[in-house]
Amino acid sequence: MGPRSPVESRVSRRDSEDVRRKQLIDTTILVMAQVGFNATTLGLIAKQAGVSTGLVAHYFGDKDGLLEATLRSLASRLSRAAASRLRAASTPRARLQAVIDANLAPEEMDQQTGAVWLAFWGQAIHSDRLKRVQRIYQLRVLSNLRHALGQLAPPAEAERLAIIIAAIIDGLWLRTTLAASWSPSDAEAARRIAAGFVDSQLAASMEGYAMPSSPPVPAAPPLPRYPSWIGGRAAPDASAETFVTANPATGEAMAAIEIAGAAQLEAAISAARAGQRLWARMTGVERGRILRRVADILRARNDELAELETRDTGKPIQETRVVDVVSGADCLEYFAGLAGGITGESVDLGPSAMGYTRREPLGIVAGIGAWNYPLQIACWKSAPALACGNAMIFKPSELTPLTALKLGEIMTEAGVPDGVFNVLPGDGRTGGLLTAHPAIRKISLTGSVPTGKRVMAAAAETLKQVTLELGGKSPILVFEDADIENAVSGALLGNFYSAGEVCSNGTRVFVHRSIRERFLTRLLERTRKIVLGDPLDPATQMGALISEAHMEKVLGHIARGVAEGAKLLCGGERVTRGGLDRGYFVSPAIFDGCTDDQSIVREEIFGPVMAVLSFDTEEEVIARANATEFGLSAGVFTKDLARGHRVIAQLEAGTCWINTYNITPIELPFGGYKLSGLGRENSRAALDHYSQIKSVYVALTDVEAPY
Ligand code: TXE
Repeated sequence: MGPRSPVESRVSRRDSEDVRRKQLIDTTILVMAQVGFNATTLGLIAKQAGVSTGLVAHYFGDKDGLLEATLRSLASRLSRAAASRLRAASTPRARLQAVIDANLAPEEMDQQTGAVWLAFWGQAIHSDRLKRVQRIYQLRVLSNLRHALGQLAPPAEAERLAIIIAAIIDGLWLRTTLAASWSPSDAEAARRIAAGFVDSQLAASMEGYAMPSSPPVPAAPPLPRYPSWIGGRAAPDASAETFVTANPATGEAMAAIEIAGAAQLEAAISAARAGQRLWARMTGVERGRILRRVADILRARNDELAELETRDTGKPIQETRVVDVVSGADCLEYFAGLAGGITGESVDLGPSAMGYTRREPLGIVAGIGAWNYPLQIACWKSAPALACGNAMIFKPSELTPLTALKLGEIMTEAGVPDGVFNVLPGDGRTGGLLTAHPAIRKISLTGSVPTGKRVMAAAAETLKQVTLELGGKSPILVFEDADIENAVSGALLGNFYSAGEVCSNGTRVFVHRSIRERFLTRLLERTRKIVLGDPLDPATQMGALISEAHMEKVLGHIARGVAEGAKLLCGGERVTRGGLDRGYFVSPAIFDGCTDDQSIVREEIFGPVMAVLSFDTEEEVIARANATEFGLSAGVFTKDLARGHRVIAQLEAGTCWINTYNITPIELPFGGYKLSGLGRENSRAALDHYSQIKSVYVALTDVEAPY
């Protein structure tokens, strides 16, 4: 996966659109509180906001769209408030209180907000779209309660209490909001009643149970357990085997994940079948509208998802905040826009007939993800798949399953019909089940070359289509006329971003002999300044590698490089200072004096290891750059653009850059030549991989038959 998208230039435009959307939503809340649900019209809102009705329609479609967006905005504000209170709470009881306090906060009950919430809840009875938002909101409250209670009471009791406490919160909120004269102290009273009720219930439910008593026994709290996401909801399976996902920066276990087996797959297939029928019957524009909402929610929850991604992958928050979620949202937005334009063509067959083609979905497709860009990969695969009208079953990597599960919730929240996007966590066994299943018509994998070969061979049994995004050992060519500072920037980005765990990285840096010294001097100066540390610290530029096993593999490659005679100029060591000893940190390594036959120059390392090589002529460097079984990417640095194009045209790589490296806008196809893969992700090209063409011949005259 490519690490960066050219986001900066779009940020200001998007910011101003977001501000306008928010203004219109705020106005809707105001108008609804004043005149009620039925009397609220687009015209009234436009008038109040001082804009044209057309502009309101441009942003929200119709009244339903506007109301849904308003309800979502209220619900996500509440969720954010709950999440921030939960983060501040240090004990399970405090977490329970955080949920209560967020839901019964004065700002959720004042007359204006209360009236709007009431109007929505009343209207949800008549509207599937509003009902769906309501359901997601309720599930979120329940899940927060369940999580806190899981550490205070046995599982069955925790479940029972969660349902009761949720009902009490709803009841208290309703009673307080409906009170004839409301004051902020009513909210305070409601919270006191809820807290007293919770304490009495907890005391009763713990009678007879051996829960920790004072002084508290320091026991590790049970890990949250995440099941598959099937048919628009969590699908727990008490008998499922689980694996633990851990934070690579601290070694801390984060969650137990249920491994999806054959039964979950069958459930996902039947949910996908039903969902896909509905989904494919919608127009592309309707599908696009829903996918656009997925993008909006991803953006609204950027920081929270970025933090989760950082904890699960060890990548610095500095990266995940501006790349991982943004790139996923960009992709959804892009394919949302294309969805309405997916058409066939009409073909002139002379006066006696006409022909036309239809571009139809494949049906159920599967995605299998790698661990380096978990959310981005899930979006890159599902956005084009869903735009074309398919249902997707996605299996995240067993090392980083958390954000794909979140994406499942977000898809449902955005209105993607149940069953259209399912997440089945698991390891290679779950991947194998997906690859073998006859109802799945296509498989798209991001992973290693050996897994790619296995997936393709297994897919042959059921003649599935395959898209493979595999590894690489890509070259960066720095010619004598290159801007040295830019070339060094490209080499740094192409080797050390995400601690080098990027498939398109340019790990063979060929530098023209005449500028080698200057290049190396700047490269070393800048590499030594890279800040390695706690990935959650915004100042950190390089985080942890994904796992201990992977760190050992990377360190093994470095040791072999030294043994084979390459000169290690800096880094290449495990870093344990300042509390990093519990994680898997390796300092950025630069090898000089490399030769083409060394293992560090031939094999994909997938860590922060750069090999610098020297060259003399253009012809020579092209031949050496191409002398690899991989062909994912390549970069050329030169001020002579004629040379730039000439050289790029001769490089055997699918994704290339001139005078930069590793920028992967959604609008450009991404994928590899040779062993680096098959098919393309992103751009219009991805639509070809998730659709099939039906040809229709229409006779306009009688049938001529010689019989
Ligand atoms: O990949 P795997 P891993 C490269 C990189 C890295 C190596 C290993 O070189 O060191 O791959 O990473 C699923 N049928 N890349 O271990 O093993 C598996 O569960 C179906 C490059 O993650 O290929 C996971 O979800 N599925 C890459 C996914 O395949 C199977 C980014 C990838 O696992 C399966 C990451 C099977 N038989 C690593 N076996 C890139 N191109 O960006 C495993 N899986």
